[in-house]
Amino acid sequence: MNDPQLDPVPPLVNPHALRWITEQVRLTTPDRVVWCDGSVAERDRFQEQAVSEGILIRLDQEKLPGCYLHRSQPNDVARVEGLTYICTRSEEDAGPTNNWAEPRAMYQRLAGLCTGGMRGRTLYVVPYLMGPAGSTMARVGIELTDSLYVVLNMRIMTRMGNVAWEHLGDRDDFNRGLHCLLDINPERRLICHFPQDNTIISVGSGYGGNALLGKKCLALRIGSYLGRREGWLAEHMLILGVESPDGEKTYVAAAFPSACGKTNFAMLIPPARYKGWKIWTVGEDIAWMRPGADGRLYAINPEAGYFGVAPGTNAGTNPNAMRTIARDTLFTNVAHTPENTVWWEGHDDPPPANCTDWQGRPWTPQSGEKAAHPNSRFTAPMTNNPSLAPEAFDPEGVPISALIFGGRRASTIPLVYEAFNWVHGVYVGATMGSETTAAAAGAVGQVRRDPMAMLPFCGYNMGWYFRHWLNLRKRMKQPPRIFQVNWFRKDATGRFLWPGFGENMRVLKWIVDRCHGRVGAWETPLGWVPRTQDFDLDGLEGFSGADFETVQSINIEEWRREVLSQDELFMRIYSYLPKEMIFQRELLVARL
Ligand code: GTP
Ligand code: SPV
Ligand code: MN
Repeated sequence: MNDPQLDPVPPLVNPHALRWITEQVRLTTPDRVVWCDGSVAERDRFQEQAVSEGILIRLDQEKLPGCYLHRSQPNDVARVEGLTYICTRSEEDAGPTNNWAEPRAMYQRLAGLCTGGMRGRTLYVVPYLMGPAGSTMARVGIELTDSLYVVLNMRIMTRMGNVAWEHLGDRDDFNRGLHCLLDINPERRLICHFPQDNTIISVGSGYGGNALLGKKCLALRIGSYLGRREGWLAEHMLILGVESPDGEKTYVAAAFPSACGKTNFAMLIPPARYKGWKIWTVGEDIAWMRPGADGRLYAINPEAGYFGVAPGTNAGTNPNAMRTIARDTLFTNVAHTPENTVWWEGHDDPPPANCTDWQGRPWTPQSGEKAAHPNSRFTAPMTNNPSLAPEAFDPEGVPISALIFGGRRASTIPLVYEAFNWVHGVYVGATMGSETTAAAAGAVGQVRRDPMAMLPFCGYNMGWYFRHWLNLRKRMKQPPRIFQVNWFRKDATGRFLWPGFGENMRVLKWIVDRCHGRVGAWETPLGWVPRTQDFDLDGLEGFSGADFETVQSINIEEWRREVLSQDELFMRIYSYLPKEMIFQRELLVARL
């Protein structure tokens, strides 16, 4: 085209992409346009530049090779659900659980905000592929951003560069993502999705889920919309493989809400007594799943990196994560030590006598505040993970034997139970509650309904989403079994009843054995539960059969309250709720 700012245009850019990019450049009027190729040389250049611009701090390159620290604006450290919109022609398409805006009006408002929004700045063109190269499930996105931090994160989190242009070919079905930092002001912050146009416009935030458009915006909100139209699922799920000593591999996918344990579970190292057992990580945040020709459900991980919670990560809880983030990692909003390394609450190292906190202020253990933000994060390439499954690169994905739903619940929900069947399992997922965490702005620790861990991420009407789940059953000869877990049940003194982390292998073992029909269970009002003799407690110090009964206990009074609290969500979406969900509720009440 004749816009001098864009030249030279890389040869693989197709006319559809060039037309849209040209329009956005004319709207935002950056001083420069940089076409990103995703190469190592380019990354090194960008890192250098980011350090000189004060966007990144280079950490001790001997202790932490390739690692950098970034500090966000203190007002920009989490997802903002209140400022996240689904913009569809009809409000019904977005449904009662999403913020809705009329697309024309929202496009206009955003154009107002973005006009000249990159003046004096650089616009980076980031072509990226979500999913393994060559996968028919993979999708192309193009993110135009004026944040170098976003570019460097996208390079880790996605497959960036020519692989995307090649996958796209001459088609125009790429996701159009425009991201402008503006003045990083909550007053001018909007995360807007236009599923009918495969378009995302995000302004005013540089934080992960708001700004790395391939992740929550494309892979979940737009993805779930496309999935309903095309017959697949985009889910907030980890994917892992369990390998037994004789080489049997079983894959499961698990949906836990934000900051509720997906990364940890996906990278689990089995306790010592599980000799010969191995957990392989396929994905740790997002799964795209579709029924395969053989009638099983197949899953791919659309991402290439991990954007994980730092606090609580240490060699005891998640040794694989510690190895993963020992190099090539971007740390965001953690504490900075005088040794030019990083620290967070729950790190292996004791609290430093003094350091710089996530806001860049001097900190000592006496400060009485957290040194790292509770939602501080690491961004690391999945290839650093010692337990990375080779299948993470398989274009076909892996066949899923079990789907697991897990919330963060101090009471009521047992450690594990199995749903009676698919419809009941969908009900269990649909009614899941969880305590809110620091991953989203707002109050922390309040139980809210978070169906399938997708409340903030379902890009269309939640009632139709449940219907889509129910319908999928007809396309699977061998549907996965469905389970619920809860690592976070507490005793009266507020202590976790279950040791969690690596010991979650014991729960996983029961789930895998159920999938293969080789372990017993006991029928309860909730579903099938392991009897003490079905569940491996050997070598679990300080945890008795009586403790197991406590963590598995079903309190009928608590469950009556639970059903009433589930009704809150059901009432909100009542006119769209599949009748099967009402029947399941009635059956549960009757069983209780
Ligand atoms: P997102 O990236 O926000 O989607 O979160 P996630 O689901 O991947 O959560 P993650 O694995 O990062 O865990 C979040 C927090 O939960 C961390 O502070 C962990 O230390 C803690 N956690 C994870 N697994 C367990 C567990 O089994 N027991 C307990 N008590 N805490 C856990
Ligand atoms: C989550 O909040 O579920 C995350 C982090 O995985 S973010 O990418 O910011 O959404
Ligand atoms: Mn997540």
